[in-house]
Amino acid sequence: MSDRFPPGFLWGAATSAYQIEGAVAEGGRTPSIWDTFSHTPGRTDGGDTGDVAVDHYHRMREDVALMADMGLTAYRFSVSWSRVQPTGRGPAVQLGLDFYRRLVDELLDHGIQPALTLYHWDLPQELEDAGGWPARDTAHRFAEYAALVGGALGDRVEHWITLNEPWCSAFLGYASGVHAPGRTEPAASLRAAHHLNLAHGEATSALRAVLPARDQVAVSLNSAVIRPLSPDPADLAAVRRIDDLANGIFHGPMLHGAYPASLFADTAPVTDWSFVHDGDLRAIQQPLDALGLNYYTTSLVSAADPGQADARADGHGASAHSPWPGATSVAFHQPPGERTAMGWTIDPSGLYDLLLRYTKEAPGLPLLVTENGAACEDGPAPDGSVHDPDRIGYLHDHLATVRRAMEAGADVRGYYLWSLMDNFEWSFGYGKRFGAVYVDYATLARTPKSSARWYAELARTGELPAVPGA
Ligand code: PNW
Repeated sequence: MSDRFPPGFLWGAATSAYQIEGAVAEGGRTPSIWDTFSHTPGRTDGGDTGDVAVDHYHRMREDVALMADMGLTAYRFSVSWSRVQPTGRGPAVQLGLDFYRRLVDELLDHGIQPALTLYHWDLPQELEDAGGWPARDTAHRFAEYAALVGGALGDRVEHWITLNEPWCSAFLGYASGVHAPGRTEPAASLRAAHHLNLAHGEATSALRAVLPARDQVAVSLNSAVIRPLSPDPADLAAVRRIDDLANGIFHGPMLHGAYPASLFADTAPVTDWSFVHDGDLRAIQQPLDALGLNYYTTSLVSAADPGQADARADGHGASAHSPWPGATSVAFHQPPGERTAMGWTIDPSGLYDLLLRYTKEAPGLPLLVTENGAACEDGPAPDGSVHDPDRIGYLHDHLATVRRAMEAGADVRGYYLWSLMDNFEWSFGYGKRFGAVYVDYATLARTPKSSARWYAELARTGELPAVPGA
């Protein structure tokens, strides 16, 4: 087996707007649901907010230089919707678009391909006030916004991603409430999921109408890899239920034009799905150029009595409310093995299973790993350098798995490390560090960690370097 990746394989890193930009009131930007949520007491660890984040808005050139030093050939970032369209409607604000145009030009000048995500969880607050994702109109607003950004940047951005992890938007945002907007309404969360699907489909059509033909449109799903606690049929049925709610609910309509029938049956006590209109499934199932998969860990489930099921054990943050509407008889267990600083079990084999699953699920569709990475307890040594051997080990083992999946037939075109640099880790605030570049939050100084140098070597040679000390 070869540890050499094919020429042209994209060596990327990823970030998202709210997690890095700061400058939340500059250039006409208005609050998004994450501004509101992070400023609500008790919602994030330590009351952390993205007000300053890592000040990428003002340090963009320095950050692109860091990417170039890391040998990146691609960079995945997201656009802040309320920076471009402050009310979520109407014409674009030039200042907002200009920031992204400058970023894209700077990337292209350094030979780095931009991959633009239109939505990474930061809905304009005005649209949440009008109902948010449970409201159908939000999908239409998103398609309009997509057309604005596509029209402005389609000439220089070839890689487009509509939504990042709609599962998190729908179920962490509207069911468990650990993400913005923090609502805990199971029926509304399923409506939200449908409207996110519709938003993806309508935005994809809107982008096709404005983008040059060579541009590629994809979506990034946090497709879960769910394993049964035992081969017992009841545990297998629990896997099926969670798989529908994590995966089938999104890839069903997007790839196959249908929701899984079992999903309707399971969630019948929660909602009647009358929000799915005639024609919606056709609108959602748009031909895509690639499928983005974000992977961190696996889940382990079993059947449980309704009273026993404990949604808090599923690693999605502390909430008394389950992010799995209708799945009252499923228990989550901590998979065995070593964990990252997030408490997520390290299991590269899950990435193999995921890539081969989607090779079958979407034959002929190129795959991208649009996020993969680990939170570690990083800190500077006395000489100021930052060593993160655990992250290097994690990246090495997951990339070796990607390579193995490719040899088994998965058509993987690129890999985006999460994340370029330490940043605002949502409800965990700045306490969890995912970056290949260390950020000192007192000074905002950036220091590439040893993983950044390791990754640069990989990007330069296309071959997996050894893990130091292994
Ligand atoms: C993803 N979960 O978030 C996001 O796309 C990133 O913005 C984030 O920083 C990164 O992964 C690390 O967390 C997730 O609870 C958040 O299953 C939560 C879950 C999955 C992904």
